[in-house]
Amino acid sequence: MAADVGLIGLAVMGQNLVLNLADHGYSVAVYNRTTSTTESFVATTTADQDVRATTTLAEFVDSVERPRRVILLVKAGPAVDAVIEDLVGLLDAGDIVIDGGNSLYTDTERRVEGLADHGIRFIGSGVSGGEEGARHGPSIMPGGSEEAWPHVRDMLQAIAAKAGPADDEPCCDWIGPGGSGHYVKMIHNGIEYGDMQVLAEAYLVLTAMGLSPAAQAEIFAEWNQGRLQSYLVEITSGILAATEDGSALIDVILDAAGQKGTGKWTVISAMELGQPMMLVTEAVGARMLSSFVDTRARASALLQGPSTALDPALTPSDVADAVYAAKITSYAQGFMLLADASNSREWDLDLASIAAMWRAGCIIRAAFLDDIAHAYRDAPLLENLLFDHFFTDAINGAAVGLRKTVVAAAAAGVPVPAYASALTFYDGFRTARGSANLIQAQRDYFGAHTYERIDKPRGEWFHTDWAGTGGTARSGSYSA
Ligand code: NBP
Repeated sequence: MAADVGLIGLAVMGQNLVLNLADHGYSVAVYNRTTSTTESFVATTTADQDVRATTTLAEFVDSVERPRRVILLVKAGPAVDAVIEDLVGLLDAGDIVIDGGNSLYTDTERRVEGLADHGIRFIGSGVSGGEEGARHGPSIMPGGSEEAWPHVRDMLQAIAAKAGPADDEPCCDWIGPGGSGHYVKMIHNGIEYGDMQVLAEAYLVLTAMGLSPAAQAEIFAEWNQGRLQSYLVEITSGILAATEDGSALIDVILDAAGQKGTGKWTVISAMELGQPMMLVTEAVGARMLSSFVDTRARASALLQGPSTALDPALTPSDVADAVYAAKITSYAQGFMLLADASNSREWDLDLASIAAMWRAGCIIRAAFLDDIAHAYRDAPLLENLLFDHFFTDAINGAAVGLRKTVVAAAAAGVPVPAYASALTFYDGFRTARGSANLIQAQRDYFGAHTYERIDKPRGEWFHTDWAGTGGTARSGSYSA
């Protein structure tokens, strides 16, 4: 009998997803470009796991029940196109291909359209949670060819993480058309960059307070019992508690962070749409700055900071507020971006459902995603997360500690770009009249870009001959 599903790409994600599928009673035909990997993997499976090795793509395709469901978990980028190119002549119209890798959403858009020309239904699906998630239940974000969804829904929801009061709500639902599934995964990853930076800054500030990694491990463990409960806070506590030869392991790890690009893609998309994804932008920048290890060492000997120690009045509870307020700000920005992408691409994203899908199985899983899901369930067209009464109260309360932390850190020369960015966004967002009047006047001065006036209706544009030397031409009426 043919296998229920096929999976190509047996690196860490592929192998674990196969075992997850097998545990849920699905028979899986597997293929990997390097055959020895297929053989050694299948040799590790048990008799009750129906995993079938294939050594050629033709054999693989023949082994899967029709309409075929084929999951790809190969390296994102050209490898996905290479596999699709080899597969397309072997598949039949109606077959379904699911790319579960971290593909760029614009590549997914192209693949959905390209494969539709062959009658093949393509789903681009973010899969989050790393190795552990793939094995025991990831958050799965599928989007693309919607006619394929009824054929894969039960399977994907069976292997997904479960959340909710009864732990029975799958962290997997249909996201939308085109590249929307991979887009939502990309935003998840961008937010993940932000969350990690926010926690790294807490570590730096707590260290400046004189707290040892072991003491901080306890603080993070305590934070994990309350409103900051999250996977990343939990593992940070474990990381800070880890020792090697009796000393904290964190102290010997080089402070240079790597990245694979999904944070950068998020920032690029935010820039393209004109959305202020400021905290994630800082988080990506902070990783970039961290990579200049030798240059920073030279700069540390040349460039002076304040000699003041961190204000002793700052407490770990203030830092907890800073973490919470910065996270709320970052998610508010992330959901602004999602809402805009949804409108401009006509994806009709369900923001409550997306928040709910991130409650378990993925790296950013956290108690407060429940609060975000509630906010968008109560008001699907909520203009901004900070306008939801729960989050208005939450940020009004936590912004006090955030401000205290930023002031103390700045005075002591401790870099906290994510906190400073969160506070700047918060203050900018709540400032009804800011300073852009001057920017617009400058633009009009040097480029006749015109301005609107507060004493005239919006949409009426004025130009002033500021230096008395210009004419009446406006930017729209001349070519520079
Ligand atoms: P990798 O991203 O390291 O990819 C390795 C797999 O791609 C191997 O099976 C390899 O086959 C195959 N492959 C390559 Br490379 N080029 C190929 C080609 N031209 N034709 C066919 N196969 C090719 O594996 P991974 O870490 O398991 O990740 C898989 C996907 O899931 C990626 O998109 C990744 O970004 C995403 N993801 C990973 C994680 C994680 O924690 N690792 C988490 C979430 C998402 P070979 O054995 O013959 O070299």
